[in-house]
Amino acid sequence: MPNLDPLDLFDVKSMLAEDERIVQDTVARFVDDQVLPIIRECFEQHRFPSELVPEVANLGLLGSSIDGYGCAGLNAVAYGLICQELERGDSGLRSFVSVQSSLVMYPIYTYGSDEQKDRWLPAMTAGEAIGCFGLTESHGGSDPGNMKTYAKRDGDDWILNGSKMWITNGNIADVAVVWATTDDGVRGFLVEKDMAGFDAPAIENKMSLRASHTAALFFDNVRVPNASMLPGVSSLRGPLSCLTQARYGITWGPIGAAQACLKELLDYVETRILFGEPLSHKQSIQERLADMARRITTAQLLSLRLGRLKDAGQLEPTQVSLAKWNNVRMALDIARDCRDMLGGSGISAEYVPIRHMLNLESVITYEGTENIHKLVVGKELTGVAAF
Ligand code: TGC
Ligand code: FAD
Repeated sequence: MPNLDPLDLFDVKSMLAEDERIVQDTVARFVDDQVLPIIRECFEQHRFPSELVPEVANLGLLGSSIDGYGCAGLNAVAYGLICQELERGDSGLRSFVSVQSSLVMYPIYTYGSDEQKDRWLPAMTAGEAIGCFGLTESHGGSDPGNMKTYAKRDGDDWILNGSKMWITNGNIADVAVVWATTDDGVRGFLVEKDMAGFDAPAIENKMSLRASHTAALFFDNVRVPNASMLPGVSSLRGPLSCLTQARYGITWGPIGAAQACLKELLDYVETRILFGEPLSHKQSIQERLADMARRITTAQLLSLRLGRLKDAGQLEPTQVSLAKWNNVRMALDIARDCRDMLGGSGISAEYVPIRHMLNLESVITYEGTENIHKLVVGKELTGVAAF
């Protein structure tokens, strides 16, 4: 019998095209060589590894699904594999790429003017300009339709007032895609970091995603030229369509985090001797390991199917919700269970599960909480919106 890969029991890798496998292997090498040696320290120091951005850009990982503007023009499966490998390193690095690619470059590419695309996309794919996405407000991120940030037309400009909360990359961003209500529906604005009245203070003391920047955004009569308003959309569909792109990538990312935890645990249970034999010989330990493999396999197949649907132009947001819910829950449960099987050592950052576990507490909340995604599926099944 051939030896199966414990992290890929159904040999999902063999279902990938050659160019998809090359993308995965390239990003995996980058993570092994450049991310894993520094990421624990970054997490402990509450520091985003900005020194990695030039190489992330050089590898074509920013805006990788976009055609033109210097972007790699990869398919959806390749984008998913990028997310998976990056999150095998750390959710913070995957977050950086998700936000830049799916939440900033995607809306500029999809809803922006030619001038906006020419100005921002080449710089963003080169990592020379950083973006953030401001949708959530402090009074209730799950219900963005209730946003208070408001833009009022004033001649050739808009006057923006309000605030956003929990914004990834907010304090390092050159440009923020800010969603605001207007008399003409929900509009996206490209707010630049040095615009008068705009402030983006970092949120300190996070116990999760510590290798990632998170900020609040404040707008006090910020004057934004009409040329910086995204002309292509004027409803909540704008930001929600960006979320579908990012959530799709997030279905893949946690697979990498779960694989990292299981891999470390498999080594540990082989060498940990308890009651006279390796922990791996205990029946209940094997059941827990088998359950992890089952859940990782299910998540891999779900994301691959989702990717193929996306590449065929047949992806439905409800399918993304089901997979985001399933795959993040899978990874969070696995990280917690690995932490437990490491015993006391499991609370040390010397081992990866506790860092992944803490990160995944954010991943299960952002991009739609687990509750919200269950309710999206519930609405599909019953026709009733129970939000
Ligand atoms: P609803 O009336 O259902 O829809 C309004 C309009 O939007 C369209 N739509 C979507 N389009 C694309 N993709 C989706 N997933 C969509 N969902 C809805 C819809 O067709 C409609 O279009 P139109 O043309 O008819 O106007 O909207 P609702 O207000 O009832 O909302 C439903 C609900 C609860 C699902 C939605 O509000 C929601 O998803 N809430 C969760 C909010 C959320 O996920 N926020 C995330 C913020 S960004 C973030 O977390 C980044 S973390 C980044 C990182 O670090 O990785
Ligand atoms: P709430 O919406 O107040 O939810 C609180 C609780 O109520 C949750 O358990 C939720 O599931 C539950 N709940 C909500 N509605 C219902 C309901 N109808 N029925 C039952 N239960 C319900 N946002 C951005 O815009 N851009 C970013 O870049 C970004 N990055 C983030 C990075 C981090 C590290 C974190 C933690 C968050 C980030 N967010 C970002 C915000 C994120 O999207 C929100 O935190 C999330 O959407 C939830 O909103 P909330 O925190 O206000 O919680």
